[in-house]
Amino acid sequence: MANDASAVFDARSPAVSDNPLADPFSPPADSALWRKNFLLGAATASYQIEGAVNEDGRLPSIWDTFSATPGKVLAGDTGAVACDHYHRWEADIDMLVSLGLEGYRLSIAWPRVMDAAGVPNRKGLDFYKRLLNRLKEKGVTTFVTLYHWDLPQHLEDRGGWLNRDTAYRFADYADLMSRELAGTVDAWATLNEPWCSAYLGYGNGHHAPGLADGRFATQAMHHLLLAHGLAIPVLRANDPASQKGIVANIGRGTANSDSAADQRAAHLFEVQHNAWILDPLLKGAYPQDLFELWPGTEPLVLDGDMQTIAAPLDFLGINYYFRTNVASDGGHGFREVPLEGVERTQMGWEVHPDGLRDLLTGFRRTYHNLPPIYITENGMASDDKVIDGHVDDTQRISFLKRHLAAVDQAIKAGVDVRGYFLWSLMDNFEWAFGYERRFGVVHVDYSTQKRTVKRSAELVAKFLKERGARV
Ligand code: IFM
Repeated sequence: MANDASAVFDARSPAVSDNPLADPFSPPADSALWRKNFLLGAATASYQIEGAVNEDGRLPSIWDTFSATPGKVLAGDTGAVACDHYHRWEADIDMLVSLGLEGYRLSIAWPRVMDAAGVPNRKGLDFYKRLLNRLKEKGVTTFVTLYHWDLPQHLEDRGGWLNRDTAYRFADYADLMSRELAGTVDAWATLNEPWCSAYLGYGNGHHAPGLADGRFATQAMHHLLLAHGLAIPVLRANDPASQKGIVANIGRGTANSDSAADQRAAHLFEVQHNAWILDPLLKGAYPQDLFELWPGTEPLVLDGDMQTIAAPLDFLGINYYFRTNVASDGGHGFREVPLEGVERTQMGWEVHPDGLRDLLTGFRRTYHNLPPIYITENGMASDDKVIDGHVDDTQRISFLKRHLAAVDQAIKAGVDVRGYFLWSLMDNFEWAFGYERRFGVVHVDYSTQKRTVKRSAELVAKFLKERGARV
């Protein structure tokens, strides 16, 4: 038990499940969470919350096209209205501030701010200016992601991330945004989860644009990372005071047995999920094991690309959700062997906080130039219901406590983690799963757009208030 994050935080005590409000977040006195400079915030993304897809000159994105294609998204849901945040942003910010959240991570919809010829769209830009100015007025630290998957459809029509030119168009977009928004952004993230864009979008087709070919996945990844590397110096030049980084989702893979083949399978799982992104960023090279797993998928890399991709970072954003147990597939790969009797979320994902700690401490050993880390997403989906005006999201409360404890353990082990963002501020459009899966700490009734603060958010607010009152 000594290595189990839950043992430190005692999050599975009966008091938590019996009455979550009676058991506020109370990390141990020596926990890094008490430090006032440990940033606690919440995150969202443009297509998942904004709606207003046809307003003020916004152009279609690949997710408009994909979600309008029958069979691609559960129940045929689309982001056309989502949380109607485009019209309700002021109230949503008031809600964030009233919860005492210190940081807000949002993303910009590229198709809202630029047309196909690269001409800025004033109305779209003004939306983000108003939003970011208000956040600044309220003292909220802002993390802005430039690309959270809503590629303009006109770029996909020219090959999307398979076309090297898209990386240069991204640098132009980063240039425009950092010139327009300089001074209102505390931290810029170029991309959110390039693994999902490349693998789910081009490798297995579960996400937009829905293409499925291993060679496409590695080439799309290369162009995504190149786009990131081209954008970093542009952001530095236009907005020197802000931090610049990227957000990667990471996955824990554990071996189903002690056999060498299963151990190798777990290693390959983590190569595919983590090293595929982190090695080029932090070592300037793709992991060769990746091409053992996917023979013949080496991307076309031009001279100088890897140096561009490995541009120094001010921070690395880490998104963590679950662990996958794997065995050898009998060849060069791995297959999932789901564990029985483990706790899972509405997504079917296994709750495994220790995986977050173990990955963070492992990265510290592997990457000597590991930049400061922000946990830019962590959270879970549950089938939350409003009953008598309240949402008792007991499992989420326990989940968050255990994962925050895991972060604290990683900090104690020497990893420089500076903050944590809940995914998500509010229930929203969960991509291929539509609106059924609820990740928010605030409930959204999509028929009325009424927001109801869940108990998890009340507890985080209570903790932040207590922390703020400490001398
Ligand atoms: O909703 C997504 C988010 O857009 C990216 N990271 C994972 C979340 C949950 O699936």
